[in-house]
Amino acid sequence: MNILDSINNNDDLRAVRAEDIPRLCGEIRSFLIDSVSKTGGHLASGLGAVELTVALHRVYDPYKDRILFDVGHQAYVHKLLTGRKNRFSTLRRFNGLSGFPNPAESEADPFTAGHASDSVSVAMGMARARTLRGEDYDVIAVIGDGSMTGGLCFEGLSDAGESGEPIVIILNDNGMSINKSVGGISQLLSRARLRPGYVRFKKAYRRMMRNLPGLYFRLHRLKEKVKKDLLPQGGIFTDLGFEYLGPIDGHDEAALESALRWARRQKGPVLIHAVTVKGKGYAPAEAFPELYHGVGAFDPAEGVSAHAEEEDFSSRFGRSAVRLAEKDPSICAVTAAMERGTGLECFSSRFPERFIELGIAEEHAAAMCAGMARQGMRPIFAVYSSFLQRSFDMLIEDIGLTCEHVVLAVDRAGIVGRDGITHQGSFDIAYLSAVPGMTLYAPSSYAELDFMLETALEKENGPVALRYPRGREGAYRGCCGDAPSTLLREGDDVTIVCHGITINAAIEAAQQLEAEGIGAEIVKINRILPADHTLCLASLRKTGRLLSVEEACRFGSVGTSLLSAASEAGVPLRGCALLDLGSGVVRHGSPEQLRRELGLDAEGICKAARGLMNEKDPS
Ligand SMILES: Cc1ncc(C[n+]2csc(CCOP(=O)(O)OP(=O)(O)O)c2C)c(N)n1
Repeated sequence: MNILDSINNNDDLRAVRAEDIPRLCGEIRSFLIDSVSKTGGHLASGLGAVELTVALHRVYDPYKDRILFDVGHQAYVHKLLTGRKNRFSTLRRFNGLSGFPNPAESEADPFTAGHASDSVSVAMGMARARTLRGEDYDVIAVIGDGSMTGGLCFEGLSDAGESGEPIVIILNDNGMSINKSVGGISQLLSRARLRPGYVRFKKAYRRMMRNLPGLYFRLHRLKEKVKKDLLPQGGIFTDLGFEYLGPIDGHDEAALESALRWARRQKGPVLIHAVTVKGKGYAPAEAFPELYHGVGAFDPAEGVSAHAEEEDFSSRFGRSAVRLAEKDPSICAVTAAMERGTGLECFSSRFPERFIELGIAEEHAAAMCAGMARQGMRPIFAVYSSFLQRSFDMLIEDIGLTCEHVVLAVDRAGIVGRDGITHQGSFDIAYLSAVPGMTLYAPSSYAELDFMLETALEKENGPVALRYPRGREGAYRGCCGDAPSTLLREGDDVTIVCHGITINAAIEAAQQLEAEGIGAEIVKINRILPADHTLCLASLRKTGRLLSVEEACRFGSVGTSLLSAASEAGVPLRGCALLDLGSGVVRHGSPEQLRRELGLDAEGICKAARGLMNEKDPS
């Protein structure tokens, strides 16, 4: 009988005999590999956190205690053990399980996660609330070494260490972010993991303790002292005010349980350093953890293909940046732990000295680019739209107000799909609009991406951003040159205003509308900021009907700014429909489903146009 199938709640899990735990962990791994190979999702991180999650669930009560998984991409095992096993085939699908912790999905998910490095701060907030309200539960944050490179985490650690609040931080250290972890913190952790003197001492210590289990924790302080002498650099957590335990083997479930039980008895902040292997238990993922961080559907017997996939906006951006950097030695590419995702692998291998990977440090990246630009370099910060939100203050203060020539390659702008609400690129137009002096381009094709990147680097001055979507270009392959907007199609009845990838649906809709006798004029916005409404207003004077189509939240959208421009210019409108991402909160599902749901596909545009034609003329 499969042990995993017999587990319906935490009591069942606790009832599993200690000697059966390795078998259970094996079953969990098989389930994950089988299930994620069908649905796609995050795989390697979850495989590395199996024993850790089982131990957490055997020691704590996930419904009463608050277990926070940083980012949350490694929380599939937690979902599995909290009653969601039967829904795994719906993972990341429309109306299915979310790929990240989500309180709307289960009471065992204490907080919405998705972005890195915030778990310690959120945990501290929960611990403080518990103390102030006189309540009784434990608060635990599980954070990877990659996420620990984020500055926010250190603000949390600094507070937690000094606060004296009972709180447990588990550092799940696999030496990997999506790629290899970088930076001084990562160096420090790998020294702690590998220092031979310490490893020799630990082995001897373990052998001794096997025969004297009761002494283990009493001797902990002595061990800490020996460790401090051997590892003077490992004391950062102790110096910050934590009781520190580690490094311990993060695949030894029994050792993890003992450590957690010890941690639970402490009266202040504790940090447990667990060393794990990313992709543990699935050989291809252990060998190439970066390939198995996030996967599409694949055959587990074959593994994921390492071959380059078909070109998309990200890879085209990377190639375009390389081409420009060949001619201009001042061009540098900067990433915050997203080398692969932003298509910069070709840049890093062609120009290793001009490729800068900073770890999950978007704030630092933006300010650092400002410094580089001021001193004569041309940095491109390639970053996902939703992660750039972290850098908002630096965008205004260090780049905008000082007018630094920093180029932002804003990838995953608009609907990203299956990663859901924390990852949709909804807000970039809104927040970039607030940055003084910002120029914002919206390429609709690879040719435009090439042209606009070159313009941004070689012709512009001051802050420039390009927003482009996840995925591939559509039927539109043109290039509109340096015009701020272009009249792509003429019509008398309705003005469709769009930018970026939405042009494809707009063209399809216009063709369909023509067959119905509705003349749709299409104005494609190539440069969103600074706005130039001339062409749109001329079109609106003719048609009197505005239909904007955008993958962006309503606030700050082109549609709203056009409405106020029309009103200021005294252009009378007979009707208007703004199709966009509304509040910006868009759930998970395939991009096609989400576009259909939000009315952003050709069908939705036609429907809105027909609606406008049926509205009565107020005059
Ligand atoms: C603010 C932010 N930037 C980037 C990411 C993308 N991202 C998701 S997981 C991850 C790596 C996390 O590494 P680590 O915390 O060590 O976890 P592991 O996957 O190694 O278990 C990154 C960079 C993110 N989720 N949030």
